[in-house]
Amino acid sequence: MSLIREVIINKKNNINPVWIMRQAGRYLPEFREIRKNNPDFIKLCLNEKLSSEITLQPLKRFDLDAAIIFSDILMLPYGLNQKVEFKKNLGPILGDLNLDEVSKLDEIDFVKKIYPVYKAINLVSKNKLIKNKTTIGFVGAPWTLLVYMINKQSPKLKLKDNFFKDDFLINRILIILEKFLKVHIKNQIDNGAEIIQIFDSWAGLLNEKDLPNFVFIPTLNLVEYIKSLKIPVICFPKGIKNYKNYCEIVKPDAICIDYEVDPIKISKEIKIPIQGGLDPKILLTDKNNLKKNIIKYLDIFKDHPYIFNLGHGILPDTDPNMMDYLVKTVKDY
Ligand code: 1CP
Repeated sequence: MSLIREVIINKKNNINPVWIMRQAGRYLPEFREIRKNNPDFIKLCLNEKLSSEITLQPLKRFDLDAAIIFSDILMLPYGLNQKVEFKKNLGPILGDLNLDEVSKLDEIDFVKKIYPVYKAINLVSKNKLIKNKTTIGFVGAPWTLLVYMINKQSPKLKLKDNFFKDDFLINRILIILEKFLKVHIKNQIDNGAEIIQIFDSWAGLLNEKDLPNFVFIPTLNLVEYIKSLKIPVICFPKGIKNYKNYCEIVKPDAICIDYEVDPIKISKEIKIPIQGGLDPKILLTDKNNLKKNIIKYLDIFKDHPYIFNLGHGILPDTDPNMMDYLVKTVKDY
């Protein structure tokens, strides 16, 4: 069994597997080279030959324990026929959402539109570089997808004033998302994804009182579905204040923590396997500081099933040598 599955399924606490969110991406010159010739990001995600190659790029350089498929959470609204474009310096820009059209959309048409994503997973999972390692599939959580679909741009740029007012609209979209997210997850698993991570990057936008309806219940529905397929699920509810409460309600197989979470406190509060935590900015400092911080996390989680990762995606300005040093330091621990 791969090390990551050993940690999650068998609760092993004497091994330290490592993978990094956004490990395939802009900090790697070989990715930037491919990207230069492929300015349309969606088209690149739909090119199974290139997207599988990009997925494997970090595994050729570093001794990582998993491949995370090169795709994007916004392939889902794209599959629902909402326009999605990625603009330099702005990030994703979405078109208007036509809910009546989306409600009528057939599952088969959705799958057809993003089929190369599944083919890429299939290619990756059969590659010899993946032997004894884990192929990770992923989705955006319903809430985070809804944020992009209604706001039509990153909340980092601007959040619509009336965002939280229309409960009816929000609930209608959440129901549609649940249906298509299940289809998307099932197809990833059928093509070789051995773990699913649910990214809820904007869970932190909500007040405590809105978390049950918009985060806990919709995510719990997906977690139960993934468990029914006998596949482990990792949840990443970035920015929420009470991870313990989240774990008790949503019950993922493992929880990925962000860089604002106090690792000592959470190691005592949560029994399930934990992943991540280290601030990606630490990789922009120096090797000594990086080592000190890696050892800090590994020491704190010494007796806890723990998968090494960052507390959010690796930053585009990161020197690949620092990533190399990180992986070696974890492996030498
Ligand atoms: O070259 C480029 O300009 C594209 C940059 C890029 C990359 C490399 C985007 C645009 N997406 C991706 C790949 C990606 N996105 C992966 C697979 C690669 C890997 O992890 O190795 C994954 C898992 C994602 C997930 C994703 N996309 C999330 C959740 C995780 C997170 O970072 O919080 C989110 C919020 C997105 C939306 C998105 N896609 C791209 C950008 C720049 C963004 C963020 C926009 C924002 O700031 O709101």
